[in-house]
Amino acid sequence: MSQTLFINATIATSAGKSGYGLRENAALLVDGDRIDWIGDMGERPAAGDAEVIDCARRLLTPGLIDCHTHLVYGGDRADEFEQRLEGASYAEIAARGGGIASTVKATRSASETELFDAALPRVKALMDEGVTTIEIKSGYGLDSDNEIKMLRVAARLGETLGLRLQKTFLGAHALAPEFAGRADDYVTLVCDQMLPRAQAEGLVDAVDVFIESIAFSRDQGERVLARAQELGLPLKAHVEQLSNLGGAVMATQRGALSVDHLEYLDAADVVRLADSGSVAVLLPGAFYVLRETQLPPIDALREQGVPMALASDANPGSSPVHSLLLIMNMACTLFRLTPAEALRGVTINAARALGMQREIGSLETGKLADIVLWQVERPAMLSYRIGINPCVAIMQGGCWRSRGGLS
Ligand code: DI6
Ligand code: FE
Repeated sequence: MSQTLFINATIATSAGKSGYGLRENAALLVDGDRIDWIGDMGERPAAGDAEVIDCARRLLTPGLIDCHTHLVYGGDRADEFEQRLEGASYAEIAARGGGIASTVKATRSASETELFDAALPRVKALMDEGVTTIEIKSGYGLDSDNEIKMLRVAARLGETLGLRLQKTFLGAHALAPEFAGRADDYVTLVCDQMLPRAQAEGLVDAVDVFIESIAFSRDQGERVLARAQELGLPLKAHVEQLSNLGGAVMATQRGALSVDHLEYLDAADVVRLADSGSVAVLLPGAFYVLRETQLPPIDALREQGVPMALASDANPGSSPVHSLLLIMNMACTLFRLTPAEALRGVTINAARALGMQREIGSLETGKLADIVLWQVERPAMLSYRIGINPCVAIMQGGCWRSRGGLS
């Protein structure tokens, strides 16, 4: 089994309860696909047969994790972007049959190959900036065959690109057009047919729902999550994005891995989240693109010790964003997260939001060796600059995925 010894590194481990988990003048040994040792330069193990990488004080971090995306879809929504600039709101566009519904049409009429080819450059853009794990949701098919088609494309992206890929079933993302006026019947179809079928095909790692005035009620969302629980699947939920329907509290009471968006979450609800173990996934790309002004209750989340993750929410409508570094900057600038919170948000807390924190998300002995070397010496640089990609090399599970920046 091959070994790699990183020396003279500054390491933001994301270990510990808060902060960067910073180690300076440090070394790290990878053995096979795992981290075997991490510590001070003076105490490093002998190199032996290991390949030695001199980091020259540059920064190592865990591989970045994008824990909430909608990267597989047909078409685009540039026209809707123009309509919003002329004054139409996201909810108005949805109400007149645009928005998610227009992407559903384009996704249904695309073949698996077309969806794969369209998603490839989006996924690659994320990967180029050090992303080693991506979650992709279904939710633009809204019938069994088309939801399964989306999840197959997601699986194929992971296999083809050598990524860790989590597939989330989001059949309750919007009401399928055939079910107009019959949302409860659609939810029954999701629970009784779509979800069990997708699970039987091995395509579901978690189940998500969109609880919102333009999507499903809290009770309808709860039916889907209850069914997912019966099937033994982890839960996630899009909640409190445009209004407060009480979805976050319901989902956390059911033990959801994460509750996502949260702009309209009350500070009082945060207290109920605090001991639930659910992660608050913040999506500043959607906040920015929709020119939202209602901020998620960041201070309350911080005070109550709710783990905060960040994700791109990459989707054709509310967040056509394919850069986690930009998301980190937005989280600091728009939400006032610290750069350390931003880095934890795309590493250890994103791992938690996927239920993968025992394997990835921090650089600690025994974890998988998903490691990024950056052309910076201080971790705040990752959140601070916009439009420069300082990624030098990426190791995924102990193998180099890209090392073009290493001489
Ligand atoms: N909230 C979002 O931000 C995305 N889905 C959701 O439930 C938007 C999806 C879209 O506009 O296509
Ligand atoms: Fe989303």
